[in-house]
Amino acid sequence: MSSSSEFLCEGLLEGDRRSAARLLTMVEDGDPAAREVMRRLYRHTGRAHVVGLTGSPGSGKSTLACALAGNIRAQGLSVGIICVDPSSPFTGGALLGDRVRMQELAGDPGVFIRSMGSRGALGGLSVAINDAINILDAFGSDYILVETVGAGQVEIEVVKYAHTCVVVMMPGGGDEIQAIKAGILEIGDIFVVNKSDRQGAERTMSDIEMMIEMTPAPDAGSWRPPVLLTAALESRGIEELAAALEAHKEHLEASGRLASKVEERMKAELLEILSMRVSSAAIRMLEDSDAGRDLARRMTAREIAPHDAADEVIRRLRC
Ligand SMILES: Nc1nc2c(ncn2[C@@H]2O[C@H](COP(=O)(O)OP(=O)(O)O)[C@@H](O)[C@H]2O)c(=O)[nH]1
Ligand SMILES: [Mg+2]
Repeated sequence: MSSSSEFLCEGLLEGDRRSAARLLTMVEDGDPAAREVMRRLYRHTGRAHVVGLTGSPGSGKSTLACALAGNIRAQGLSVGIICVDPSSPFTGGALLGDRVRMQELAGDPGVFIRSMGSRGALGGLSVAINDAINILDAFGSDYILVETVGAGQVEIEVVKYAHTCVVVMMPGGGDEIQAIKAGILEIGDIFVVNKSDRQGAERTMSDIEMMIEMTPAPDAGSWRPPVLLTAALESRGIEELAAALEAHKEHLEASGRLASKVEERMKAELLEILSMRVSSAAIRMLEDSDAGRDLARRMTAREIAPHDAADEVIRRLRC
């Protein structure tokens, strides 16, 4: 291991924020040295409770994450926040509003906030997010909040494999209800109707409750997702949300569901790494090697069918 990577690892494990920040940049940039670092850090991971926060843009996820972080800190625990926004082309930072709000927390040594865009992480955003979670875990965060826009596949995957998935909605949104129908209902462990200072919050809450009622529970002892009202700007309902997180955590532990959930998460993480590595190795081979060019030529001449060409590529892959 190179001495600078080793130095960064040591720093991270001792709680040095700059080391954490530099390691996060490495995974985000897809720096090959990151693999070595992750190997070394890995045995120091597995302690944090990972909470996914998802929902449509503007529903108040960032505001809620900040309010929740305040509550977690008041319990004497530390918290890492990862904001994922793959669509925005910002350069290494969150949207301005998020940044201002998060600045209030940023001075606290028990809080670590990081925004991640799609920059650098070519097709490998999920891998970068998982690495970032592991880094903040090794850093010693008790809770890790991962905020994602609940739209694309990557984002859904991330929250699906969090220990607890919180779906954030707003009052009155017909779109919100559509989103629930489109698959978010299955992944939510806790539903939050934020902006409850606005009209229609109770109505939205009972709509969601009704949909949960209609979904048959897998078995008698399974978790029933609560639907909570919050007004994140005024920090209302945050204690109830923190209590629901704790209750879900206890449920996972007591029911034995935690172990299987973690295993699912490990498999998903491995699959993300494999897909990224296999596809980039295949692309390299097709674009930059004689063998790749030869295969294309043989396909064009109808000497080899696409599926057989794929077999040949797989046989030759060096990932
Ligand atoms: N009225 C009201 N506005 C809120 C509340 N929470 C957040 N907001 C506002 O909603 C906007 C979007 O919030 P933000 O946290 O950035 O949403 P995100 O896109 O889901 O992260 C911001 O202008 C917030 O100030 C709330 O509880 N009530
Ligand atoms: Mg946000």
